[in-house]
Amino acid sequence: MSRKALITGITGQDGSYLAELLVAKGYEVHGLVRRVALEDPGHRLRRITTVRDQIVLHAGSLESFPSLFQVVRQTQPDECYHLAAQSFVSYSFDDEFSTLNTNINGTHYVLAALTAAAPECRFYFAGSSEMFGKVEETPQAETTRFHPRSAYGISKVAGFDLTRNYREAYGLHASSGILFNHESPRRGYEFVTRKITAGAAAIASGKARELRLGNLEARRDWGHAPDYVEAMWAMLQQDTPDDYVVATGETHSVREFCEMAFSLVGLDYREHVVTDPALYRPAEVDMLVGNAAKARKALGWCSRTDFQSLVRMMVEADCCAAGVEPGNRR
Ligand code: NDP
Ligand code: GDR
Repeated sequence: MSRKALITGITGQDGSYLAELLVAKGYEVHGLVRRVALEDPGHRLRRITTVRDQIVLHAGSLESFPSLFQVVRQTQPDECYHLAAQSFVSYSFDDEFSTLNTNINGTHYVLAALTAAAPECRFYFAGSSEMFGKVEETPQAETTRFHPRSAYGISKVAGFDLTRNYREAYGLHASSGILFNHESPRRGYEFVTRKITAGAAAIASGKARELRLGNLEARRDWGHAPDYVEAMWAMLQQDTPDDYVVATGETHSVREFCEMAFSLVGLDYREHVVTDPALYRPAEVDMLVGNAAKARKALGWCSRTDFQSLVRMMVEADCCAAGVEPGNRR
């Protein structure tokens, strides 16, 4: 009998790649989606079109314990990947309250529903390098102290602590991935990488003239999302639940990302990128770079996609969508 997986956040970047991975591995895949997604599938289910006919979707929301309990009770999953969250750090400054409510209570509800209705299920929590925030050492590892700098980061620290506590108090097989930034052509347009690659393609095709960005000096450890969902799966295949940093170990600035993306479409970013102070965050995370040695040793995981290949792949996808050849300026 095939194993059953429940993915919350299946319509997001990571959820879509994870659903494809698990379907390819022969899992029976169930996904939690908001009711509006079922009403507007063309737009809201666009990332999961390749597997739409091979998965089962259930309406539910992170705000509603009964909806989560019902889905867990019905599906009886062997593995649950809890990816759903308000994931945009910038927005968490505009609405701290809803970010904390959705991310902390949502995680708590999923953990409580599993403990009550499917206690043998293995659980994955989508932790984040934003938990390190104002970093206390470099590179950051599982032992580095957390110092979150946003409501988003705080909500992920709370989710991480809840996950660990359900492991210790109730014996749930619960693991957290502390994932550093990972990107792809499916990344949301609000995140800086996709904003840059889509912006460069729009400028190259003559549809836009400038791209407004915030802090160009922030540094991130950017990997490729399909590589990262493999680490999530590997964590739940371990006999003992644990927490793992997942990262490339390399860091680059937003400025370097711009430079490379624009050069791939034959443009000089300095002629098009405008720095807008309104896009700076009230508290910034200046520099992140992860040490994934534990994941490498225990899970056999390593990042397979380098920075240049990642930027190229995203630029090519956005150029293709904008009807422009990479390297050709219109
Ligand atoms: P996305 O923003 O692409 O996807 C978020 C998902 O959560 C969407 O499916 C969204 O559904 C769902 N969601 C949001 N709010 C609710 C809600 N109230 N009820 C039900 N579903 C909801 O995120 P990613 O795929 O990039 O990230 C996946 C997870 O990993 C997130 O928890 C994120 O915080 C975390 N993470 C991501 C990293 C990255 O670099 N990508 C790094 C570290 C952690 P809808 O489509 O309806 O909006
Ligand atoms: P991040 O990703 O906050 O790291 O969270 P984002 O791409 O939003 O920002 C990265 C860095 O770029 C700077 N920046 C800008 N960011 C955005 N979005 N828009 C801009 O115009 C802009 N200009 C500069 C930011 O200040 C920041 O320093 C992502 C999310 O996926 C989280 O869910 C996840 O937990 C972390 O990565 C790890």
